Amino acid sequence: MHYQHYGWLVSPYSAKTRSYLRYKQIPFDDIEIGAVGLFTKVKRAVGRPVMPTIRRPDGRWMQDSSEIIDALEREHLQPSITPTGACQRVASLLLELHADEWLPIVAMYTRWTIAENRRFAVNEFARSGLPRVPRFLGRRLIAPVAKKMASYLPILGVDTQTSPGIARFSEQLIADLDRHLGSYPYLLGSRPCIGDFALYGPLWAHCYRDPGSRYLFDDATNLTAWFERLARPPAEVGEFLPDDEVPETLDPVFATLFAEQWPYIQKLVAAITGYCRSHPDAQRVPRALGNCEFEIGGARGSRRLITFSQWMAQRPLDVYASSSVAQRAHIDSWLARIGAPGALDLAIEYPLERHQFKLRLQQP
Ligand SMILES: N[C@@H](CCC(=O)N[C@@H](CS)C(=O)NCC(=O)O)C(=O)O
Repeated sequence: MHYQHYGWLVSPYSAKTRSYLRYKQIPFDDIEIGAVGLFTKVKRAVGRPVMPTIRRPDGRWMQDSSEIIDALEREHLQPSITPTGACQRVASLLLELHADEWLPIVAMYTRWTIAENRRFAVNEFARSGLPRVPRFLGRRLIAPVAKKMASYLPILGVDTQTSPGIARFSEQLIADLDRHLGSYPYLLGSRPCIGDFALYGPLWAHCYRDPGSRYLFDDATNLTAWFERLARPPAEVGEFLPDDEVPETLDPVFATLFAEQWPYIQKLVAAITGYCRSHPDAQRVPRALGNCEFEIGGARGSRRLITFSQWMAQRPLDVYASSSVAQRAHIDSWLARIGAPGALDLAIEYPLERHQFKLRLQQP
C-alpha cells in the first residue's frame, strides 16, 4: 500500500505536501477526502478535521505539513531537500515560516474578498467535500465550512484598512520571486528546499488557482514556470548553490519578512513568555493570546497572536542557535546585508513542541 495523502486542491498546506511527495517521487495516493471522512476518520485519527493528513502504509497517521515533511525526509534520504549549509537551512526555514504563517493573510484576502474567488471556492469545497451530492445542493450544505474559513479574515487582520497594504505586499512578493526565478530554477539554486514547497502552497493553491486573482501572475512567467516545475517529478536532480550562498535576488523578500513579519513574531514570543510567567503550572498555551498591531505592505492593522507561529519560528531559530561560530558569522553577515542584523538573536524562554498532533510547552 502507498502513503495516502488526504487534502483538497483548494488547500495550500496540502499543495505543499503534495508537491514535496511528487518531487521526492514517493508513491502516494492523492485523495480528496469527503467531508464525512474528514469529520469522522481524520478527526478520530488526529483530533480535528484538518488537511493535509497522511496515512502511512503501516496505518499510522501524520499531520502538519512541516512534521510530515521532516518525518519523510528522515526516511527518504535522496534527493535531500535540506541544504548542508547552515545559512541556507536558516533561509529555507524562514521562507517556510513566511509562507505558512504570513502568506495566509494574502491567500485568505484573495480568496474571500474577491467575489469570483469566493464563488469558485464554495463550488470547489462542494466538489471535493460532497462529490456525490448535486452541486447546487452541495454548495448550500458546504456553506458553513466556507463561512468558517471566511471568518478568519478579521483574525488575520484583513480589513478595509489593511487591504491596500496586503495588495501591495502580494504584488511586490510576486514581482520579487519572479525576478529571482528568472535567474535560478528554485529558491536556493537548482534544487528545491522546504521554502519552495511552502511558498508554492498559498501562491498556487489560492492566488493562482482561484480564477479571480490569477491576473496577478500575468507578468510573472518565471514564477508560473516554477509552479510547473513543482507540479511534476523533477526531470533531473540539481544542487543547492555552492558555498552556503543565499542569492541576493532574494534579499527583498527577506527584507520584507524581517521588516513586517518578524516584529509580529517578537510580539508573539513576548506574549507567550508573559502568559507562561503568570501561569507557571501551564502545560499548554491557548491557541491565541489576544490581538496585536501589525504592518503589511506598509498598512497598519490589528491581528490575533496565534501561538502556533512560535513553533514555526523556532525551526530557523534552532538552526541558528546550534550553528558553529563560523556558520554564525556567515549567517550574521547575510543578515547585515539584508538590513536585519541581530534579528535571529531572539531567545525563546518557553519553547513549544508538538506531541500527538497538539502543541504543548516543551517538557524539560
Ligand atoms: N500548520 C498546519 C496547517 C493546516 C491547516 O490549517 N489546514 C487548513 C486547510 S489548508 C485546515 O484544515 N483548516 C481547518 C482547521 O484548522 O480546523 C499544516 O501545516 O499542516
